[in-house]
Amino acid sequence: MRRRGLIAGLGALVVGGCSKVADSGAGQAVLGSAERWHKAAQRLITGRDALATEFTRADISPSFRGNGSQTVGTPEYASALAGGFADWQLTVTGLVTHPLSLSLDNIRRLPQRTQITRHDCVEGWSAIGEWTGPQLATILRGAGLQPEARFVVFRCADVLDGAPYYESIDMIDAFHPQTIIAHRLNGEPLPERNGAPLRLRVERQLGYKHAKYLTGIEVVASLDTIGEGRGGYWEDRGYQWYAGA
Ligand SMILES: Nc1nc2c(c(=O)[nH]1)N[C@H]1C(S)=C(S)[C@@H](COP(=O)(O)O)O[C@H]1N2
Ligand SMILES: [Mo]
Repeated sequence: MRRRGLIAGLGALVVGGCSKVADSGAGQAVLGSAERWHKAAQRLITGRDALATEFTRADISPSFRGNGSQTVGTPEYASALAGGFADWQLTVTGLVTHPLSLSLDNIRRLPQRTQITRHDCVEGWSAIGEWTGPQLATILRGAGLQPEARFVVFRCADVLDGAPYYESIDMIDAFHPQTIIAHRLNGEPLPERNGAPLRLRVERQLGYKHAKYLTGIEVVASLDTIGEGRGGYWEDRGYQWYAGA
C-alpha cells in the first residue's frame, strides 16, 4: 500500500470528495427550493437519517462499563497499548478508489464530531457517554467509493471463540452524521475495555453493532463471503443484522 502518499493526500482527497458531493446536485438543482426543503424535513423526521437523541454532560453515566471483549488480549495489543498506539493503523480497503492506511494521528487531524448518546445493549443495560471522532463519511469520501459499493465492513483485532469480531452497515448508516470512528470517550482517549484505540459509533443501532478495536474498514458489494455471511459476529450467531431503533 502506498501509505505515505495516501496519508499526505487524505486532506486533499477529503476536500475534493466533499466539494464533489456538494456539486453533485445535478439532481438536487432541478428541485425547487420549497420542494427541497420539504424533502429534507421529511427525511429528518421519519427517515433512516433521523438523528439519535443527544444528551447533556449532566446525563453522562458515572462509568461506561465494558461488554463483550474488554481487551484484545494479545502481547501485540498489550505493547501497542503501552506505546499509546503510535503504530496502530486503520486500513480502508475494498471498493474504494484510494485505499488508505490511517494512523491515530491522521484520524485525530480530521474534522471531529462530539456527541453524547445512549448505548443500549441487548443484554439489558444502557449507558450514556460522550464520544469523539471523525465522521465515517469523511473517511469514505477521502477513500472514494466505487459504484458497486453497498456495505461497509468493520474488522476488529479481537477474536472470540476462534472467530474474529466484525460488523457491517449499509451506506445510509455509513453516511449518517452521527456515525463516527471514535477515539475518545468522555474527553479521554478510549479506554482499553471500550475498544481502544478506535471503535465504531453507529447511534441508531444496538450495542453489538458498535465494533471495537478497529483495524480495518472494508467496502464491499455483498456480505455473503464475509465471516459466515450474515454481516457480523453476532449476526452469524442469530442476531438481527439491522439492529436499528
Ligand atoms: N470488537 C468487539 N466489538 C464489540 C464487542 C466485542 O466483543 N468485540 N461487543 C459488542 C457489544 S455486545 C456491546 S454492548 C458493545 C459494548 O461496548 P463497551 O464495551 O464500550 O460497553 O461493544 C460491541 N462491540
Ligand atoms: Mo451488547
